[in-house]
Amino acid sequence: MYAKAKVGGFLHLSIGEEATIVGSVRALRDADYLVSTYRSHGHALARGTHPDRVMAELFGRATGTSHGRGGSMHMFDGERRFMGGYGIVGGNLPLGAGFALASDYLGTDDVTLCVFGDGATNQGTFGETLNLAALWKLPIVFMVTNNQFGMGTALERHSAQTDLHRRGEGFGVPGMRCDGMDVLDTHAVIGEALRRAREDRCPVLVEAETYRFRGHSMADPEEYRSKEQVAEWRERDPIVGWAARLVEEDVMSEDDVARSDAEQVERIDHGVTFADSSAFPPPESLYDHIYVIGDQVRRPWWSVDERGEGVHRGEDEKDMAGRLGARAAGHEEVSGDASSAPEGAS
Ligand SMILES: Cc1ncc(C[n+]2csc(CCOP(=O)(O)OP(=O)(O)O)c2C)c(N)n1
Repeated sequence: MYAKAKVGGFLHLSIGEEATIVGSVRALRDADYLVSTYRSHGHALARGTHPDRVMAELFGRATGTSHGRGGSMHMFDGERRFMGGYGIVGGNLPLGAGFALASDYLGTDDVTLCVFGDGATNQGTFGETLNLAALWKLPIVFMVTNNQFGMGTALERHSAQTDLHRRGEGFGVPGMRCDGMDVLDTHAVIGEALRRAREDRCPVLVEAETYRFRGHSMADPEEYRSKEQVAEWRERDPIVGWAARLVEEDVMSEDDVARSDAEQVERIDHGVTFADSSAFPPPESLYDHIYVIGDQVRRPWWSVDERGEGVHRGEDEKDMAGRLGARAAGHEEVSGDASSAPEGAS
């Protein structure tokens, strides 16, 4: 659907990370909070958001989880306490601490699960948030989805300490590690981390070791890793491995597995039909659901299409760029009132 231009913007797939997502999210109670990253459609599905609504959000339609305004990076389901996907790497850590602080303040025993990538552990927000979470004894589990790469940069090229579960030690945050390719191990370790956070009132850092089978996003030529490495990890495909185990332990037959697989494909096809037949948000709803209270902020200049008299800031900026360009080329001296230069024009 992305290749058919049905999905706009970027799209970050989670193929290969299914056990990490399902094992961790299914260890949560309904009242617990979950916050994730731009790789978030899997988290919404595991939390119980209807697949039709997830697909509709990917398609940017009004029936999507964020009314089509978020797209693939911004799934959201407040009802299920899935507090969203976020595009800023490391940006969801302070938000997660905020949810945990709210739970603590209200005296509930709800825990927050805050999910982010290995690359995010090098952001300042990681240290800042772990420090405060430990100091304030917040009920939060930080889960690093270590899929071995931050975009095209391998773990050992971006971190001196590659045992990421140890990265909280200096802040007083205990660490645990799970096999992110094994849904049961992930579920058990995250379950224990959630218990500690809930009962002992302390943050815990869990590292889930996994791998993304596809590129960073759909627009990734994958020049930073070998086909052999991908093939090696694919041998541990968490879905295939889980099915094999269920058959081996007589929980399901081969036929049950095939039937279940067909049912899921049908479910996805239904989502595609639903999304494709849903409307885009109407243009007149452009100002709905935006973070503005009453008339505190008037229609901003960058979204106004009906121009009044006089110079507009956008035009001024455009004009300025041309004049600065000409000066750089040595053709013309910029003259006139310097105070008319827009902020940040340098
Ligand atoms: C603050 C910030 N810097 C840079 C980017 C660009 N960027 C998008 S994804 C990404 C890599 C993050 O890797 P990781 O945290 O390991 O998550 P993964 O993509 O592996 O799930 C970068 C650098 C961004 N979105 N936000």
